[in-house]
Amino acid sequence: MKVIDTHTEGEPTRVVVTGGPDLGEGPLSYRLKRLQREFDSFRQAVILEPRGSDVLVGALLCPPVDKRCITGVIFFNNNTYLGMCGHGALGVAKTLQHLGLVHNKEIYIETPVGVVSIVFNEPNSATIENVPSFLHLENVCLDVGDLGIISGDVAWGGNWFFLSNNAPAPLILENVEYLTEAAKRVKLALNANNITGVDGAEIDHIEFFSGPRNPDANSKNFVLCPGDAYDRSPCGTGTSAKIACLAAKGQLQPGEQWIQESIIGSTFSASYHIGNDGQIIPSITGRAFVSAESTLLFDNEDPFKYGIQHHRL
Ligand code: PYC
Repeated sequence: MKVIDTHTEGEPTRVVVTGGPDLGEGPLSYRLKRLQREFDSFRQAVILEPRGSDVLVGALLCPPVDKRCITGVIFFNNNTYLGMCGHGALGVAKTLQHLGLVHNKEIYIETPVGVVSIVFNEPNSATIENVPSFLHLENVCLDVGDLGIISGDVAWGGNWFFLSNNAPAPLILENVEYLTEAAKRVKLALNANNITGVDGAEIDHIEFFSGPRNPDANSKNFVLCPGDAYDRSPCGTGTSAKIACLAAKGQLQPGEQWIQESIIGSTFSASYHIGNDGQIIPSITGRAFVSAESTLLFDNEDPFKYGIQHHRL
């Protein structure tokens, strides 16, 4: 199986270029379910140790339905499948460019939750125009035991997010374990209180915000992904959800720039425009770099052929 690894502002993506399962035809959302149901061992083998790590996000390229698109993409991680992935879309774009498959300044990719456009800027920088994003629930208050009352918004940015305006500890790398445990408890509190996205969708990403360290940034975040790894980048779908909240509250105007800093100090530059149907369409700019071109090998004698599965929440 041929893969190309990139990282986008510190967060890795592994694109499966050849050797992935054939999911047949039909909408990408249908093919995602098929991947989940019939080929979950593929996800585990690509992402989990000893070949991968909990931080990796995988991207399976597959034929698109929408003919404007250069490829379809299904994203997955150490625990589950993702509707969209902002850093991952930038990683896919860099990979396609590295393979010599990009002949236009703008390309489209199809994800299970919609079509995303990508414009190439400088050699390692690109801008994605994400799927329409929106604020779903405003100022939800959660009693999180000794963490106290945590309040925040629920928003869609291609995945479901709880965005807490307050962080339970300073957003610095030394506090990552504490922040991870706190975010897991926020997620449990959301579940216990039946707080969901649209149609009962699980809110599987938790974001804490604080003031930035970088003087050029507007805000700093810590994002816990399903599977309990934190995003090293500012999270493309998480930043889209943040933009949707700011826009809905009149705190960010169309075209105005928002610089989101990550827990490791990398940044995404974001803005939005209003779509034809009045939706908020976020754009996210970030840098991605190729870090490896590899062939993954699978030995039937290997007891960990499909990776090592850790227990997850
Ligand atoms: O950039 O959207 C993102 C993302 C989701 C999970 C990890 N990264």
